[in-house]
Amino acid sequence: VRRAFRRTYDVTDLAMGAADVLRSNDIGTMVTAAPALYPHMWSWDAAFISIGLAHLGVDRAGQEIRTLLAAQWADGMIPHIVYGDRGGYFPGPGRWGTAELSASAPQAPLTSGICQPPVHAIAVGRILEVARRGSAEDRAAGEQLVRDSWDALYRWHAWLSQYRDPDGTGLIAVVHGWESGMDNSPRWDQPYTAVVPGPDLPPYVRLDRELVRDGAERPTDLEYDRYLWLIEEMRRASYDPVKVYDTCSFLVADVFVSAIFAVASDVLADLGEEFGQPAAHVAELRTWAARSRAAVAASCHPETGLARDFDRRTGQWIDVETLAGFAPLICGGLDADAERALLATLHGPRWAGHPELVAKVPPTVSPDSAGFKSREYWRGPQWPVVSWLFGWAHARHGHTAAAATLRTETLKLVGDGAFSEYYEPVTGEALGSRMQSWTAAVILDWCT
Ligand code: 2M8
Repeated sequence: VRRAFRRTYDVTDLAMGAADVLRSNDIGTMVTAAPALYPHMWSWDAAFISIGLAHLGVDRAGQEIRTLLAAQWADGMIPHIVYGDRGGYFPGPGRWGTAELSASAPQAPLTSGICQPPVHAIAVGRILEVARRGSAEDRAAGEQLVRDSWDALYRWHAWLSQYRDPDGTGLIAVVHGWESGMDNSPRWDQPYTAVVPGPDLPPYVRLDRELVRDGAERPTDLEYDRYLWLIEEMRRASYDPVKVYDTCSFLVADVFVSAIFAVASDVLADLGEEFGQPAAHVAELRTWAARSRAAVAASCHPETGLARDFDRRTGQWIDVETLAGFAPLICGGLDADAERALLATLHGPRWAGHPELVAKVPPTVSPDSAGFKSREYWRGPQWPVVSWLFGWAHARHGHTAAAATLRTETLKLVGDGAFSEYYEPVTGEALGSRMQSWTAAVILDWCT
């Protein structure tokens, strides 16, 4: 029996609720990704969070970006977790051991040893837009942020290009499912079969199990063993990016990360031109953007039109249908007919327009797909932050009506004011962490 879903929302109330979440998760030096489940700074969360913060104060938004960039490794990598001084999360800094093992890693703050999707230039660009709608001080703070962060962001993109696409294919590789941000997506099931935890995997205790009561909303223990085993492999390579690329048992060219890299490189190049940054660096960013955009388009399956990841260890395309297949809508690069067709698929009856869904928001896996699990993390639920990213990209590529629909439908989904990490698509139930900062941040951006 379908539960009637009639969630009404008030934009002003939602904005106020979202601002409260960001303020209450602010521990001074950083806004934690979530109050209990994620009590530290995550790289791509921080970028989205800073967009929300811009509506509360451009200076505070800039501080969040600066805190993240202060943890950038000497070689250019922006780490996926910057640890605050609270514990409460596993794996913590001791498990990674980056400060002891890698000469590139900072001694303070302590960080993890992998990265996450490069959405940061998108965030800085959006903060500047918000700043320019505000006072003279806001405007100045926004412009100063661009000047202060541009070179660090350029070095971050250069790191991805050099170490994660050493052959210049345009597809950026990830060495851990966590780097994709979509940790347990069915995209990674096949490559993870090659990750075989050894008997010397040090014992560990998961903390997430105690915080999310329904275990079905989180990855399985087998998945966790593999996540932790990859850390052991990287420790053995001392986090040297060349050694990691050559030896890690998980190496997949990630089409969604590549699309984000392409469009973020263009945003960064635009900012670089406007703010008088070195022409040679701007030109490199344009080259990377064009190359990755073309590679994302070329990855599309000839029949479904969906973009695909490529397993670099086996040399195989990964033919698994997930939301990441819509990567070309993030970066552009398809011809007009193909782009229209892909947009229609995303908003059509197999995806966001699926008749069973309570809100026309894309699920992470289609309910019609064999791999769909309605409550299980990145295997089906709707993630407001991902919808915001598609909405932002739709607006950038001129799909104004589709962008507006994503906004109103997502607001309907989150109308309960829980600001959950993800939502059950058929019932609209809030899942995972409540008061998740990036959910609040994108809602605040949409409501202001
Ligand atoms: C989730 O990932 C972390 C590991 O990085 C976890 O499950 O413990 C993912 O949703 C990731 O994309 C996100 O950045 C992070 C914090 O919100 O949580």
